[in-house]
Amino acid sequence: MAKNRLSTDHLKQGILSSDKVLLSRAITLVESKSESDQIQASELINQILPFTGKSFRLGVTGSPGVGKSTFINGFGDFLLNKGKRVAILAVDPSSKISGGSILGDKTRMEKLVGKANVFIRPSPAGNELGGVGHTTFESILLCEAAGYDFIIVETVGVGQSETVVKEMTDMLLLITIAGAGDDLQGIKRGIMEMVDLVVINKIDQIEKDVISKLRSSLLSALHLFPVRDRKPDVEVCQCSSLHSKGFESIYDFIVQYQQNVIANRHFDENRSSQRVSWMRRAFVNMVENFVTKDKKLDAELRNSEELVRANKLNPLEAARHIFGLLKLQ
Ligand SMILES: Nc1nc2c(ncn2[C@@H]2O[C@H](COP(=O)(O)OP(=O)(O)OP(=O)(O)O)[C@@H](O)[C@H]2O)c(=O)[nH]1
Ligand SMILES: [Mg+2]
Repeated sequence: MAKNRLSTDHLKQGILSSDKVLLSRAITLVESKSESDQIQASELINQILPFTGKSFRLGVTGSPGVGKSTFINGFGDFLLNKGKRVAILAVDPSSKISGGSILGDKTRMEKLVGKANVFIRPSPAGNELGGVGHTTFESILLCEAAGYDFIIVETVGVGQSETVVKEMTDMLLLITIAGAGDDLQGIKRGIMEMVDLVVINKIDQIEKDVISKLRSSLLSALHLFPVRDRKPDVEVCQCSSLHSKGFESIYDFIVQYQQNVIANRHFDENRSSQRVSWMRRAFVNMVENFVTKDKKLDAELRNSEELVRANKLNPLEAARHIFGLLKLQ
């Protein structure tokens, strides 16, 4: 990135005028691990912050293969037809391994690719140390400054990625399907507690009575959790992403949800929490970067990793050891 560096002002003006190439460059800048890029990235974020905050941030999660990308493709197109501008950020944990998934997503998003009011950005899900999509929030802000109304963040249903996406978005949508083991047992309790809307997808493949049974069991499972403070009641919708059926009621729910949370101030409180989580993530990131950039600390860390892997060192002790070295700095 250091070569051909664009000035912060150039990037800022490009973002504010919705130039997709410059928006992409800015996202690459915030994702960069180089110290000088990171300094410029915070300068840029600082300058575009006054232009952020106006979008609706929607997280989409669900087990692999339930149709998240297909849903986003179809629903994104639906939003475009409503005159919205849509940005899609895919947190893509498999890109590091296969490199194939981004390509896969691009083909799943065929309705959107190349359209004027859409921006699609698959991003790598962090490195060995980094958390999932640790700069996704910065990317959300950049997209907002570029004037996108809906920012959709796709994640996968594993590990902590939902928690991170929940911390960055105004609403978390869980996609599920009937059968294929992805029924109630397949959905972790923690996720059920977090979601604001569940969508049963691929209804073109399922018998009507199976759908309604799944819907009632999902509803009763969701209602097991205490009524969430001032949040609208969670709903279960259904759609066929492949055939673009069922989007209207999903959209209606989202609009209603948005109106309710804005009216009862939950929306603003959630945005405040998003800022605090952002600060904490950024801080943890900085510590991790600091360790990996310091040759001695990094070597100690890798050495400890090997010992832990071979079960020769207790992980907690190893962590304490590295932390101790950090305190000596
Ligand atoms: N019949 C039918 N197939 C669907 C529907 N939605 C998605 N699919 C298919 O399901 C498969 C997986 O879809 P994806 O959109 O890639 O699923 P994903 O959840 O994004 O998958 P990962 O990103 O790998 O976790 C593809 O073959 C889709 O064509 C639907 O509504 N009906
Ligand atoms: Mg996908």
